[in-house]
Amino acid sequence: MKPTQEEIKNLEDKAKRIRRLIIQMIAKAGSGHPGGSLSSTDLITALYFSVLKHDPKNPLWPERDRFHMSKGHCCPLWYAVLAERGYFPESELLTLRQLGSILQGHPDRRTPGVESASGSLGQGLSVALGMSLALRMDKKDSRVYVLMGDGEIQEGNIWEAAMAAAHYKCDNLCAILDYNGFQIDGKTCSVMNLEPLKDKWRAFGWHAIEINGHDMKEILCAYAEAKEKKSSPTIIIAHTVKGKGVSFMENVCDFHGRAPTKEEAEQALKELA
Ligand SMILES: Cc1ncc(C[n+]2csc(CCOP(=O)(O)OP(=O)(O)O)c2C)c(N)n1
Repeated sequence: MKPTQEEIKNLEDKAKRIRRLIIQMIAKAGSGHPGGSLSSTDLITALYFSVLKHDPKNPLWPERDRFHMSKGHCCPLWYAVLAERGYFPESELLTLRQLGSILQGHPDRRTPGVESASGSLGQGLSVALGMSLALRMDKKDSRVYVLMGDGEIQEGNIWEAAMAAAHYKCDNLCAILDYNGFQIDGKTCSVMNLEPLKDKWRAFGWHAIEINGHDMKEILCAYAEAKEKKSSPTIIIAHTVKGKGVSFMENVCDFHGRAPTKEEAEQALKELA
């Protein structure tokens, strides 16, 4: 079904709110990864508010769809979305990275709604593939979604999982690639060029869709297309902007893993008002 204007507007508003929460959390913690959290915000907001089959009151509902954040350093985004969906109170967000908090600097299973730890890059597609095969063995019609970074997919393990997922025709598996063009040390194309990326995934047997990862309509249509695809896994290659929504963070490598100062946070929140 085509997304309505109202649905798109609601998701855009929600995404803006999530971006504000990300800035507030990381500023309060004094450390964290704003760049890649902000670039993935529209993709993961759409997923949790319009696509995923889940129940925040019953996080381990057996029929749920699964989500795994392979680029675990972007967990401020995940935590903000989970709080907004009611998995835990929003007040918890300001405890990010504190000792004893349910919200650690990388995801682990103490957080309601997080069922798989991550942070060591390159492993997430294999984790998602395991979930996908297990669901099939259990005859469940649940789906599995996994978010990866473009720097992350330079890891060899990703391509081993890619080959296996296509071999086993895992059509319940949807990978989301946040193609923001940057990794820790600079531009992805200078560190280790990925292109021609769509051709590579196709050659590995995947259904590949390329979209603007900040356009809600394109995002929703891509998720719908992935769901329809039979006999092969799908990857959504989403072109995004690192630090999206905050002018002085956009495409600035420094904000990969640096918290905004108090003044920078105030400026960012103004821009996201
Ligand atoms: C195996 C491994 N090596 C190195 C790191 C350190 N690290 C954290 S984030 C990052 C860059 C990731 O870039 P990308 O996947 O493009 O993420 P994004 O730009 O979306 O934040 C690196 C190298 C890590 N977490 N795991």
